[in-house]
This record gives sequence, C-alpha cells and structure tokens, in this order.
Amino acid sequence: MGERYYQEDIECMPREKLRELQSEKLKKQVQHVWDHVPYYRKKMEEKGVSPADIQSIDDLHKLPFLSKADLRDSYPYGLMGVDKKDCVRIHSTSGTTGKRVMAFYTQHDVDLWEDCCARAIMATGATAEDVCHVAYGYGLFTGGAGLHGGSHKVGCLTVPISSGNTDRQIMFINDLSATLLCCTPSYAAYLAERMNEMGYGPDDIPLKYGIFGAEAWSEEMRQDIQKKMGIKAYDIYGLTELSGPGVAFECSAQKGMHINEDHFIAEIIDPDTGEVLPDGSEGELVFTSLDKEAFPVLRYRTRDICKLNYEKCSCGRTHVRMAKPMGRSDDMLIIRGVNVFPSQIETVLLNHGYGANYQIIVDRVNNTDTFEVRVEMTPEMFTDNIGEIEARQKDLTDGLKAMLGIKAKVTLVAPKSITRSEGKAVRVIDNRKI
Ligand code: DLL
Repeated sequence: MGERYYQEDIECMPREKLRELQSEKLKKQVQHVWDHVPYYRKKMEEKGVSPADIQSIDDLHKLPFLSKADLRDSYPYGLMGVDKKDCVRIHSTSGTTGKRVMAFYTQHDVDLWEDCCARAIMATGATAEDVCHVAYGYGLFTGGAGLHGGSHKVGCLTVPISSGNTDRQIMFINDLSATLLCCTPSYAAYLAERMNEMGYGPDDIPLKYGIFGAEAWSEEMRQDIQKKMGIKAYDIYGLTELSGPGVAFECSAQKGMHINEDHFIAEIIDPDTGEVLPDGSEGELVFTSLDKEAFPVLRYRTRDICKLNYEKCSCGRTHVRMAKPMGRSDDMLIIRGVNVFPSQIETVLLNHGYGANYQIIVDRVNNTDTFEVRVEMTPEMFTDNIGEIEARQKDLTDGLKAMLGIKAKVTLVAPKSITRSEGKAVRVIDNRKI
C-alpha cells in the first residue's frame, strides 16, 4: 500500500514554498492579534515591536513569548481574537492545578483542527472503509471531539464511545469490527491487557491501527501494545491552547511526528534563557498559530521538552518532525538535585519485562528526598518467594541507577494492584511540601 494523505499538496509541499506560505500567514496573523488582542499588543509594545517589524518568519524571534501565566492572567476571555458571538465552541485542558486553560473556536477554527486530525487518521492508512472507535474522553477535553471530527472528514464510520466501561468498549470493538482505535496510550495498554485476559489474542482482535497520544509514552510501550493487539500504533500530539490533538502526528515511518507547519510554526528554545536553539537541539517547544481566529497564540511556550528533525522522511511529507516529548518541563522531578523524567523510568521498567503499571512516589524525610518506584509484577513473574522478589527488586534498582544516576527504592506489587487509567495516567505522587 502506498502512503495515504488527506491533503497531499500541503503535506508534501516543497519546504521553500512552505516557508513563503508561513511568512504570508504570519504577517496576517500578527496584524490580527495586534488589532484584536489588546493583552498581546501591550506585550509587543513593551518589547518595542509592531506588525511592520514582522515581514517573514525570520522575524519571528522579535515577538514576545506567551506563557501559561499569561493565559491565567487573561482568563477567561482576555486572549480572544474575535467577538464572542462569532465563536462556536470552547474546550479546556484537563489540568488539575490552578485555573484551567480555556480555548475558543470559530467554525473556521474547528474545520482546520478537524483537517489536522484527518491528516493523522489517513497517515495510518485508514480510509472511509474503516470503523473508528473514539475512546478519548468527550466533553471539555479536546481528545474526543478532535478525533471524532477528523474521523468524519475521512468518512470513517465513527463510534463516539468516549472513555470508561472497558468491557463494553471491548464488546463494541468486536461486534462492530472496529479497525482504528483512538485513546490515550495508557488506556490502550489497559484495553490490551483486558482483551488478552478475556482470551482475545492479537489475531482475534479486529483492530488494525491505533492513534494514541495526550501523554508521554515510551517506544517500549508502543511495542507492547502493538504486540498484544496485533496493530500498528501511531503517536499523535497536540494541546488545547493550539486547538487539541493533531498539531503533529506520526506517519508510516513511525519515527517522529510531522508538525502541521502550514498551521503552526515550531521553535525550540532554551527554557532558561529563552534563546532560540540551533536545529537538532533539545529544548522547550514553542508554537505560533498561523490560522486560528478565536484563540490566536504567538510564540506560545508549551513547556514540552523535545527535538525537531528536519531530515527528509520516507513517507514523502515535508513537514518537520518532532521527537516524542520527554514529558513536560513541569513533569520533570528534581530528586536529590537530579532531573528525572517519568518516561525514563518507564523505559527501564519495560526493558526489564514489566508493564507500564507503576507509580513514582517522592517525599522528603529529614531534609532528604525519598524516591520510590512501585511496579506491578506481571502474572508470569508473580511469586511469594521473598528471595526471588528481592533479586528482582535489586535488578531494577540497578537498572534505574544506570539510567538516572540516583538510587530508587523499588517495591514490586501484585498484578492489578495499581489503579488503571481511562484517560491520562497519573503516575507521580509527590508528597514533598517545599
Ligand atoms: O492532550 C490534546 C490531545 C488529545 C493530544 C488527544 C493527543 C491526543 P491537553 O490536555 O491540553 O491536550 O494537554 C496537552 O499533553 O502539552 C503535552 O505535555 C501532552 N501531550 C499531548 N500529546 C502528547 C504526546 C491534549 N503524543 C499536553 N506525547 C501537551 C507526549 C503529549 N505528551
């Protein structure tokens, strides 16, 4: 099968033409924001920049950053770029701390967002023949609505099941012969586990492909899900502030996610100094939206840490690829002074034959950080032989030390003792009161 595209002329556009398109759109977007978003205009004035200074994407660095704190300051309507009566939709982040981020959409914004999701769906090879099971949450979260809209654009038969009620999900997948599954990777892992328990092997499951995102997941977890369900699993990235899922998506190469650069310009900056870093460097991802009307964001700091890859891709798409984000800079734990990303821990666990059911518990006792990793034994490893458990724990402690440079207390727990997630998994419990 050849590569499938939803909008081939744009997805495979020569880079020079793409830059011209981005420059044209950027000029218009900056003018739109200057005219309609007083909050950001003030930031531009403070920096001494006006729309006349932005003639191409080479001038992007002159614009001020927009941060999560700015979104909080202008909550809820302060960054709106159109009249409220022209908006048709609102979505919000799943954030549990502070004020939630709210994003607004005109019908045009919804349309372009759904196009981005349709690109992600067709990149898996799916077509109008497919049955698309959308088990991302519906409602304020963008996952359900985004993939749902994209699935309609492709013409799939869409099953808007949302998350939860796992056994019913499995019944629908089987009864309707669903071929494309959309949900978070942690929920996909749970569905796979439950299907295997119910006696369905990879050949009995009708699914062919999955689109999993909204949280960090490791390559090892991808392999595990692919094997258990007999599918090809694709990563998808996005955030509410930019629309939702579909800002970037994986193609058949499964080596990084193509950013929809006709709608979003990506930069990588040093999170401490704000300096733009050279191609290929790791740093904080910053996005500028080029087409959004209701909630236009210029140089928005995502706090996601990753790298961009400008090399040619075998799929024919020309848009830059982003690596899997390591996690958010605010997910990063600093334990005894060492930076630790949960995704690094997950890699060690999966490489040692464990599943992705784990918890990281951090506390501070006598002014020293304690660091515990609790992980489930698989049913095959399960034993009450203390010597065997201790040997396994030591083995994992050594593996984690080699990856992170610090010692963790590893506790092996019984299969199924850690609560499964139906949306984004919560794996870190940080009890430190600092
Ligand atoms: O999670 C949008 C989404 C829905 C993406 C469904 C993909 C699929 P928020 O709730 O605003 O939006 O959270 C955005 O989630 O800044 C990243 O930190 C993280 N994230 C999203 N996709 C990925 C991914 C949705 N593929 C935040 N890998 C982002 C790693 C991801 N992290």
